Amino acid sequence: MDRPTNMVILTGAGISAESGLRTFRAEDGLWEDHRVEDVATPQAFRRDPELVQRFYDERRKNIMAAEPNPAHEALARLDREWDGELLIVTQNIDDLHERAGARRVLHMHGEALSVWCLACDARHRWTGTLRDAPGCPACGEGALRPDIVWFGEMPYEMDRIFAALARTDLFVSIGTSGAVYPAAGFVQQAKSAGAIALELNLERSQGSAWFDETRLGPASEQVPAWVGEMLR
Ligand code: BV8
Repeated sequence: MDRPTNMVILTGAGISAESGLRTFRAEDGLWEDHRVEDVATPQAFRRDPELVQRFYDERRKNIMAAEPNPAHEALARLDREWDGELLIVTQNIDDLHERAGARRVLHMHGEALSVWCLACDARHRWTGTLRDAPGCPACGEGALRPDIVWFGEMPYEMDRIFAALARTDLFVSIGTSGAVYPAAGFVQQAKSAGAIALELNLERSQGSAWFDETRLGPASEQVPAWVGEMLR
């Protein structure tokens, strides 16, 4: 494979597992003690906003207590030193990529440390809780919801993602089960644009057959090794 110029890196919950943040589908996964439709859908929020706010208040607290791991640090180094196009598209709502120093990061499913006012449409950085319906810093209304893309809602910046996939030479998927769309379909788009596809994961993902190469193992080992190869 001659040296790629442009790359898109898709990350999922698996890259933050070694930072102590639970994944979704592991036996001790997030969805274990919550049905997805009870906490991550607009219908759930209308039905029981207090339950949904408590669920994300808990996630926000855990995320602030977590630290980036060697996989986040290696991607931050690659972002700093890669002179070609590079975009880290993350499905994660944590800020560990940025805390490791990465800059070319896009949160397609939103961010836990951001809230969205349904009254005035403003967005605010947020490190507190929402369960007691605090007022919006801009309009004062108690209409704040987590700035997160729930099931049935359109992910953020899809045009920017599709444009990057159409231009990429290398598509790398890290720590994702490939169970949720449209993210799970990105490998096909990259392949149809002529890119090489590499998967770094603990186990084969649902879309594994689409990848030219799969390397199995913990992200904290696989990602620094791969980045070392890219920057050699
Ligand atoms: C939409 C934010 C339409 C919330 C999330 C096509 C076919 C079938 C269904 C659909 C389809 N198109 C759309 C759908 C419906 C749905 C969907 O895909 N359903 C699934 C369940 C079948 N998709 C949607 O609803 C999407 N929206 O389609 O809108 C639309 C169109 C027009 C106009 C309006 C609307 C929106 C989906 C986004 C939902 N929000 N997150 C929150 O975080 O609480 S999704 C959430 O789940 C994550 O963000 C992520 O995307 C997904 C979890 O997946 P992973 O991150 O991969 O985590 P998982 O635990 O599954 O796997 C972890 C992996 O890591 C494992 O493979 C494991 O082996 C590995 N691992 C573990 N430890 C390590 C490791 N790897 C390396 N090292 C380790 N140490």
